[in-house]
Amino acid sequence: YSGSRPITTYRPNTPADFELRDLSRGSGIVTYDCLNTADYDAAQVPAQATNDWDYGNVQANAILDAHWGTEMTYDFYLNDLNWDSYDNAGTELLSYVHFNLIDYGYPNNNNAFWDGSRMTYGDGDGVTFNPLTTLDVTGHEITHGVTEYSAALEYSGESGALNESFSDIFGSCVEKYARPEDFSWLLGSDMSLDGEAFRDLSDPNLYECPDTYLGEYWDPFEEVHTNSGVQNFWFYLLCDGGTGTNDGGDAYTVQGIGMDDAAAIAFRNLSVYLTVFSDYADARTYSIQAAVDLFGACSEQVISVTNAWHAVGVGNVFADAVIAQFTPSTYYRCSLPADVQFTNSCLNTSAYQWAFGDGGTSTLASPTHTYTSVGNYVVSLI
Ligand code: ASN
Ligand code: ZN
Repeated sequence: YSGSRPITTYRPNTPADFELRDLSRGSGIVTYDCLNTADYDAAQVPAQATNDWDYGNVQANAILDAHWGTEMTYDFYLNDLNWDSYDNAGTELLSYVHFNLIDYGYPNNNNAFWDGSRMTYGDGDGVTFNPLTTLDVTGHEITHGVTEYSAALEYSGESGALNESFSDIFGSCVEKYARPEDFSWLLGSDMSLDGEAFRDLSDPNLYECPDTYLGEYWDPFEEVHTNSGVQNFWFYLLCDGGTGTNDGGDAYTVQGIGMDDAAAIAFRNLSVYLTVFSDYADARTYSIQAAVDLFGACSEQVISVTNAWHAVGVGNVFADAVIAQFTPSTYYRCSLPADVQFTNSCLNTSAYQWAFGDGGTSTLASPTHTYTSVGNYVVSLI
Protein backbone atom coordinates (compact mmCIF):
# COMPACT_ATOMS: atom_id res chain seq x y z
CA TYR A 1 0.00 0.00 0.00
CA SER A 2 2.96 2.34 0.47
CA GLY A 3 5.21 1.61 -2.51
CA SER A 4 8.81 0.60 -2.09
CA ARG A 5 10.16 0.97 1.47
CA PRO A 6 13.21 -0.07 3.49
CA ILE A 7 12.54 -2.80 6.03
CA THR A 8 14.79 -4.55 8.53
CA THR A 9 15.17 -8.33 8.43
CA TYR A 10 17.37 -10.90 10.13
CA ARG A 11 19.74 -13.50 8.79
CA PRO A 12 20.82 -16.00 11.45
CA ASN A 13 24.02 -16.89 9.58
CA THR A 14 25.52 -16.97 6.09
CA PRO A 15 24.21 -18.39 3.80
CA ALA A 16 20.94 -18.83 5.69
CA ASP A 17 17.68 -17.23 4.56
CA PHE A 18 16.64 -13.71 5.52
CA GLU A 19 13.62 -13.69 7.86
CA LEU A 20 10.94 -11.09 8.59
CA ARG A 21 12.39 -10.42 12.02
CA ASP A 22 13.55 -6.94 12.91
CA LEU A 23 15.81 -7.29 15.94
CA SER A 24 16.91 -3.66 15.80
CA ARG A 25 13.80 -2.17 17.44
CA GLY A 26 13.04 -2.87 21.11
CA SER A 27 12.89 -6.60 21.77
CA GLY A 28 12.03 -7.19 18.13
CA ILE A 29 9.33 -7.02 15.49
CA VAL A 30 8.32 -10.39 14.06
CA THR A 31 5.79 -10.89 11.30
CA TYR A 32 4.03 -14.22 10.71
CA ASP A 33 2.12 -15.67 7.77
CA CYS A 34 -0.96 -17.55 8.97
CA LEU A 35 -1.19 -19.21 5.53
CA ASN A 36 -4.94 -18.50 5.38
CA THR A 37 -5.68 -20.49 8.50
CA ALA A 38 -6.83 -19.33 11.91
CA ASP A 39 -4.08 -21.32 13.59
CA TYR A 40 -1.48 -19.19 15.37
CA ASP A 41 0.69 -22.22 16.13
CA ALA A 42 0.98 -23.16 12.47
CA ALA A 43 1.95 -19.61 11.44
CA GLN A 44 5.41 -19.18 9.92
CA VAL A 45 7.89 -16.36 9.72
CA PRO A 46 8.51 -15.78 5.99
CA ALA A 47 12.08 -16.40 4.89
CA GLN A 48 13.89 -16.16 1.57
CA ALA A 49 17.40 -16.29 0.14
CA THR A 50 17.55 -12.69 -1.09
CA ASN A 51 16.76 -9.56 0.90
CA ASP A 52 14.54 -8.01 -1.77
CA TRP A 53 10.93 -8.64 -0.79
CA ASP A 54 8.07 -8.42 -3.25
CA TYR A 55 5.40 -11.08 -3.62
CA GLY A 56 4.08 -9.36 -6.72
CA ASN A 57 0.55 -8.38 -5.71
CA VAL A 58 -1.20 -6.31 -3.07
CA GLN A 59 -2.81 -9.32 -1.35
CA ALA A 60 0.41 -11.25 -0.85
CA ASN A 61 2.37 -8.11 0.01
CA ALA A 62 0.11 -7.57 3.04
CA ILE A 63 2.81 -9.34 5.03
CA LEU A 64 5.30 -6.65 4.06
CA ASP A 65 2.85 -3.82 4.80
CA ALA A 66 2.36 -5.25 8.29
CA HIS A 67 6.10 -5.58 8.90
CA TRP A 68 6.92 -2.06 7.72
CA GLY A 69 3.84 -0.55 9.37
CA THR A 70 4.81 -2.07 12.70
CA GLU A 71 8.35 -0.72 12.37
CA MET A 72 6.96 2.74 11.59
CA THR A 73 4.52 2.56 14.51
CA TYR A 74 7.38 1.60 16.82
CA ASP A 75 9.46 4.54 15.52
CA PHE A 76 6.60 7.03 15.85
CA TYR A 77 5.93 6.09 19.46
CA LEU A 78 9.61 6.10 20.43
CA ASN A 79 10.75 9.19 18.54
CA ASP A 80 7.70 11.43 18.86
CA LEU A 81 6.13 10.29 22.14
CA ASN A 82 9.05 8.69 23.98
CA TRP A 83 7.07 5.44 24.46
CA ASP A 84 8.92 2.16 23.81
CA SER A 85 6.69 -0.46 22.09
CA TYR A 86 3.12 -0.91 23.32
CA ASP A 87 4.00 -1.37 26.99
CA ASN A 88 6.81 1.23 27.19
CA ALA A 89 9.12 -1.67 28.05
CA GLY A 90 10.19 -2.49 24.50
CA THR A 91 8.27 -5.76 24.37
CA GLU A 92 8.33 -7.70 21.10
CA LEU A 93 5.69 -6.75 18.53
CA LEU A 94 4.12 -9.74 16.79
CA SER A 95 1.90 -9.56 13.69
CA TYR A 96 -0.16 -12.41 12.25
CA VAL A 97 -1.17 -11.80 8.63
CA HIS A 98 -3.45 -13.78 6.25
CA PHE A 99 -5.48 -14.89 9.27
CA ASN A 100 -8.46 -16.51 7.62
CA LEU A 101 -11.61 -17.60 9.38
CA ILE A 102 -12.89 -20.09 6.78
CA ASP A 103 -12.46 -22.82 9.38
CA TYR A 104 -15.10 -21.03 11.49
CA GLY A 105 -17.48 -20.32 8.62
CA TYR A 106 -16.52 -16.65 8.17
CA PRO A 107 -14.58 -16.36 4.92
CA ASN A 108 -14.78 -12.55 4.68
CA ASN A 109 -12.42 -11.44 7.37
CA ASN A 110 -12.83 -7.67 7.11
CA ASN A 111 -11.10 -7.04 10.39
CA ALA A 112 -7.85 -6.59 12.22
CA PHE A 113 -7.48 -6.71 15.99
CA TRP A 114 -5.23 -6.47 19.01
CA ASP A 115 -5.83 -9.34 21.46
CA GLY A 116 -3.74 -8.13 24.38
CA SER A 117 -0.39 -9.34 23.11
CA ARG A 118 -0.32 -9.37 19.29
CA MET A 119 -1.90 -8.07 16.08
CA THR A 120 -3.99 -10.19 13.74
CA TYR A 121 -4.94 -9.14 10.21
CA GLY A 122 -7.66 -10.57 7.99
CA ASP A 123 -7.42 -10.44 4.21
CA GLY A 124 -10.64 -8.49 3.65
CA ASP A 125 -13.56 -9.78 1.62
CA GLY A 126 -11.98 -8.92 -1.74
CA VAL A 127 -15.08 -6.89 -2.67
CA THR A 128 -15.05 -3.91 -0.31
CA PHE A 129 -11.61 -4.35 1.24
CA ASN A 130 -8.22 -5.82 0.47
CA PRO A 131 -6.05 -7.10 3.39
CA LEU A 132 -6.39 -4.96 6.51
CA THR A 133 -2.70 -4.13 6.79
CA THR A 134 -2.65 -0.42 5.97
CA LEU A 135 -0.34 1.88 7.91
CA ASP A 136 -3.16 3.62 9.79
CA VAL A 137 -4.81 0.33 10.76
CA THR A 138 -1.51 -1.04 12.07
CA GLY A 139 -1.06 2.14 14.11
CA HIS A 140 -4.67 1.80 15.28
CA GLU A 141 -4.27 -1.79 16.51
CA ILE A 142 -0.94 -1.25 18.28
CA THR A 143 -2.42 1.81 19.97
CA HIS A 144 -4.98 -0.51 21.60
CA GLY A 145 -1.95 -2.08 23.29
CA VAL A 146 -0.58 1.34 24.28
CA THR A 147 -3.95 2.28 25.78
CA GLU A 148 -4.09 -1.00 27.69
CA TYR A 149 -0.73 -0.15 29.30
CA SER A 150 -1.55 3.53 29.99
CA ALA A 151 -5.08 4.79 30.73
CA ALA A 152 -6.51 1.26 30.33
CA LEU A 153 -9.80 2.78 29.16
CA GLU A 154 -12.64 0.26 29.60
CA TYR A 155 -13.83 -0.87 26.13
CA SER A 156 -17.48 0.18 26.53
CA GLY A 157 -19.48 3.37 26.99
CA GLU A 158 -17.68 6.71 26.76
CA SER A 159 -14.37 5.27 27.95
CA GLY A 160 -14.66 2.77 25.08
CA ALA A 161 -15.36 5.55 22.58
CA LEU A 162 -12.25 7.35 23.84
CA ASN A 163 -10.23 4.12 23.60
CA GLU A 164 -11.29 3.71 19.97
CA SER A 165 -10.66 7.37 19.22
CA PHE A 166 -7.11 7.29 20.58
CA SER A 167 -6.48 4.36 18.21
CA ASP A 168 -7.83 6.36 15.25
CA ILE A 169 -5.87 9.44 16.33
CA PHE A 170 -2.49 7.76 16.71
CA GLY A 171 -3.16 5.51 13.70
CA SER A 172 -3.50 8.73 11.69
CA CYS A 173 -0.36 10.13 13.33
CA VAL A 174 1.59 7.02 12.28
CA GLU A 175 0.43 7.50 8.69
CA LYS A 176 1.51 11.16 8.76
CA TYR A 177 4.84 10.26 10.43
CA ALA A 178 5.83 7.52 8.00
CA ARG A 179 4.12 8.64 4.80
CA PRO A 180 3.55 12.41 4.93
CA GLU A 181 3.43 12.62 1.13
CA ASP A 182 0.32 10.43 1.06
CA PHE A 183 -1.65 11.24 4.20
CA SER A 184 -5.41 11.40 4.61
CA TRP A 185 -7.80 11.69 7.54
CA LEU A 186 -9.65 8.65 6.21
CA LEU A 187 -9.05 5.46 8.13
CA GLY A 188 -8.49 2.42 5.92
CA SER A 189 -8.77 4.18 2.56
CA ASP A 190 -5.62 2.52 1.14
CA MET A 191 -7.23 -0.89 1.18
CA SER A 192 -10.67 0.12 -0.08
CA LEU A 193 -11.93 -1.60 -3.23
CA ASP A 194 -15.21 0.33 -3.48
CA GLY A 195 -14.13 3.85 -2.51
CA GLU A 196 -15.51 3.57 1.03
CA ALA A 197 -13.14 3.70 4.01
CA PHE A 198 -13.96 2.82 7.65
CA ARG A 199 -14.02 6.29 9.18
CA ASP A 200 -13.13 9.92 8.49
CA LEU A 201 -11.66 11.94 11.34
CA SER A 202 -12.18 15.19 9.42
CA ASP A 203 -15.88 14.47 8.79
CA PRO A 204 -17.17 11.68 11.07
CA ASN A 205 -20.76 12.11 9.75
CA LEU A 206 -19.68 10.67 6.38
CA TYR A 207 -19.50 7.26 8.09
CA GLU A 208 -22.46 7.82 10.40
CA CYS A 209 -20.38 8.77 13.42
CA PRO A 210 -21.14 11.89 15.51
CA ASP A 211 -19.05 15.05 15.32
CA THR A 212 -20.89 16.54 18.31
CA TYR A 213 -21.39 15.07 21.79
CA LEU A 214 -24.98 13.71 21.88
CA GLY A 215 -25.45 15.08 18.33
CA GLU A 216 -26.55 13.44 15.08
CA TYR A 217 -25.38 9.78 14.84
CA TRP A 218 -24.50 9.67 18.57
CA ASP A 219 -25.28 6.06 19.47
CA PRO A 220 -27.35 5.77 22.67
CA PHE A 221 -26.19 2.13 22.85
CA GLU A 222 -22.66 3.54 22.77
CA GLU A 223 -21.01 1.40 20.11
CA VAL A 224 -17.37 2.35 20.59
CA HIS A 225 -16.42 2.79 16.91
CA THR A 226 -19.36 5.22 16.52
CA ASN A 227 -19.13 7.59 19.48
CA SER A 228 -15.36 7.81 18.94
CA GLY A 229 -16.26 10.38 16.25
CA VAL A 230 -16.52 13.17 18.84
CA GLN A 231 -12.90 13.02 20.01
CA ASN A 232 -11.77 12.21 16.44
CA PHE A 233 -13.28 15.47 15.20
CA TRP A 234 -11.81 17.30 18.23
CA PHE A 235 -8.35 16.08 17.18
CA TYR A 236 -8.86 17.00 13.55
CA LEU A 237 -9.97 20.55 14.48
CA LEU A 238 -7.07 20.86 16.93
CA CYS A 239 -4.57 19.93 14.20
CA ASP A 240 -6.00 21.75 11.20
CA GLY A 241 -8.44 24.28 12.68
CA GLY A 242 -11.90 25.08 11.38
CA THR A 243 -15.08 27.10 11.73
CA GLY A 244 -18.69 25.97 11.71
CA THR A 245 -21.80 25.37 13.75
CA ASN A 246 -22.16 22.11 15.66
CA ASP A 247 -25.29 19.98 16.13
CA GLY A 248 -26.10 21.87 19.33
CA GLY A 249 -26.32 25.11 17.34
CA ASP A 250 -23.08 26.52 18.77
CA ALA A 251 -20.87 28.41 16.33
CA TYR A 252 -17.17 27.65 16.71
CA THR A 253 -13.79 28.82 15.52
CA VAL A 254 -10.66 26.78 16.24
CA GLN A 255 -7.10 27.75 15.30
CA GLY A 256 -5.13 24.68 14.23
CA ILE A 257 -1.92 23.98 16.19
CA GLY A 258 -0.52 21.22 13.93
CA MET A 259 -0.35 17.49 14.47
CA ASP A 260 2.89 17.37 16.50
CA ASP A 261 1.59 19.53 19.35
CA ALA A 262 -1.88 17.99 19.14
CA ALA A 263 -0.44 14.47 19.38
CA ALA A 264 1.75 15.43 22.35
CA ILE A 265 -1.29 16.80 24.19
CA ALA A 266 -3.51 13.81 23.39
CA PHE A 267 -0.78 11.39 24.42
CA ARG A 268 -0.08 13.15 27.72
CA ASN A 269 -3.82 12.98 28.42
CA LEU A 270 -3.83 9.23 27.65
CA SER A 271 -0.64 8.31 29.47
CA VAL A 272 -0.70 10.62 32.51
CA TYR A 273 -4.28 11.58 33.33
CA LEU A 274 -7.04 9.36 31.95
CA THR A 275 -8.04 6.17 33.76
CA VAL A 276 -10.29 3.13 33.31
CA PHE A 277 -13.68 4.87 33.47
CA SER A 278 -12.78 8.32 32.12
CA ASP A 279 -15.51 9.95 30.03
CA TYR A 280 -15.72 12.84 27.57
CA ALA A 281 -15.86 15.44 30.36
CA ASP A 282 -12.60 14.02 31.75
CA ALA A 283 -11.04 13.99 28.29
CA ARG A 284 -11.75 17.72 28.05
CA THR A 285 -10.54 18.60 31.56
CA TYR A 286 -7.31 16.64 31.37
CA SER A 287 -6.39 17.46 27.78
CA ILE A 288 -6.56 21.12 28.83
CA GLN A 289 -4.37 20.28 31.82
CA ALA A 290 -1.97 18.38 29.54
CA ALA A 291 -1.74 21.43 27.27
CA VAL A 292 -1.07 23.67 30.31
CA ASP A 293 1.69 21.28 31.41
CA LEU A 294 3.35 21.21 27.99
CA PHE A 295 2.81 24.74 26.69
CA GLY A 296 1.82 26.92 29.65
CA ALA A 297 -1.41 28.44 30.93
CA CYS A 298 -3.19 30.62 28.38
CA SER A 299 -0.94 29.37 25.56
CA GLU A 300 -2.39 29.17 22.05
CA GLN A 301 -2.41 25.38 22.48
CA VAL A 302 -4.56 25.61 25.63
CA ILE A 303 -6.95 27.99 23.88
CA SER A 304 -7.29 25.70 20.84
CA VAL A 305 -7.71 22.52 22.91
CA THR A 306 -10.50 24.21 24.86
CA ASN A 307 -12.22 25.69 21.81
CA ALA A 308 -12.02 22.40 19.91
CA TRP A 309 -13.88 20.70 22.77
CA HIS A 310 -16.48 23.44 22.65
CA ALA A 311 -16.75 22.82 18.90
CA VAL A 312 -17.66 19.17 19.49
CA GLY A 313 -20.17 20.02 22.21
CA VAL A 314 -18.08 19.31 25.30
CA GLY A 315 -17.94 22.41 27.53
CA ASN A 316 -17.57 26.12 26.95
CA VAL A 317 -15.25 28.22 24.86
CA PHE A 318 -11.95 29.30 26.37
CA ALA A 319 -12.51 31.86 29.12
CA ASP A 320 -9.82 34.49 29.20
CA ALA A 321 -9.56 34.48 32.98
CA VAL A 322 -7.58 32.94 35.82
CA ILE A 323 -9.65 31.11 38.38
CA ALA A 324 -8.26 29.81 41.68
CA GLN A 325 -10.16 27.01 43.39
CA PHE A 326 -9.34 23.92 45.46
CA THR A 327 -10.76 21.25 47.69
CA PRO A 328 -9.28 19.87 50.92
CA SER A 329 -9.23 16.13 51.60
CA THR A 330 -11.19 16.88 54.80
CA TYR A 331 -12.66 19.88 56.63
CA TYR A 332 -11.87 18.67 60.14
CA ARG A 333 -9.64 16.25 61.99
CA CYS A 334 -10.10 14.87 65.51
CA SER A 335 -6.48 14.21 66.39
CA LEU A 336 -3.07 15.81 65.96
CA PRO A 337 -0.86 15.96 64.02
CA ALA A 338 -3.39 16.28 61.17
CA ASP A 339 -2.41 15.95 57.49
CA VAL A 340 -4.72 17.66 55.03
CA GLN A 341 -4.28 17.28 51.28
CA PHE A 342 -5.28 20.27 49.14
CA THR A 343 -6.13 19.56 45.50
CA ASN A 344 -6.34 22.54 43.19
CA SER A 345 -8.87 22.68 40.36
CA CYS A 346 -7.71 26.03 39.00
CA LEU A 347 -8.16 27.29 35.46
CA ASN A 348 -5.32 28.84 33.46
CA THR A 349 -2.87 28.82 36.33
CA SER A 350 0.82 28.04 36.28
CA ALA A 351 2.04 29.12 39.76
CA TYR A 352 0.55 28.63 43.23
CA GLN A 353 0.90 30.48 46.50
CA TRP A 354 -0.77 28.78 49.46
CA ALA A 355 -1.24 30.07 53.01
CA PHE A 356 -2.51 27.38 55.37
CA GLY A 357 -3.75 29.75 58.09
CA ASP A 358 -1.24 28.66 60.73
CA GLY A 359 1.74 30.48 59.24
CA GLY A 360 2.62 27.62 56.90
CA THR A 361 2.94 28.25 53.13
CA SER A 362 3.62 26.27 49.94
CA THR A 363 4.19 26.86 46.24
CA LEU A 364 3.26 23.31 45.15
CA ALA A 365 0.26 22.80 42.87
CA SER A 366 -1.53 20.46 45.28
CA PRO A 367 0.26 20.41 48.64
CA THR A 368 -0.30 18.44 51.82
CA HIS A 369 -0.06 20.41 55.08
CA THR A 370 0.32 19.07 58.60
CA TYR A 371 -1.52 20.96 61.35
CA THR A 372 0.02 20.57 64.79
CA SER A 373 -2.30 22.55 67.07
CA VAL A 374 -6.03 22.73 67.61
CA GLY A 375 -7.93 25.57 65.94
CA ASN A 376 -9.89 26.89 62.96
CA TYR A 377 -7.74 27.77 59.97
CA VAL A 378 -8.63 29.82 56.89
CA VAL A 379 -6.70 28.54 53.86
CA SER A 380 -6.05 30.72 50.88
CA LEU A 381 -4.72 30.06 47.40
CA ILE A 382 -3.47 32.84 45.15
N1 ASN B 1 -10.64 -3.70 14.29
C1 ASN B 1 -11.41 -3.48 15.46
C2 ASN B 1 -10.72 -2.45 16.34
O1 ASN B 1 -9.52 -2.44 16.48
C3 ASN B 1 -11.60 -4.70 16.23
C4 ASN B 1 -12.59 -4.43 17.31
O2 ASN B 1 -13.75 -4.24 17.05
N2 ASN B 1 -12.12 -4.33 18.53
O3 ASN B 1 -11.39 -1.66 16.94
ZN1 ZN C 1 -10.03 -0.34 17.48
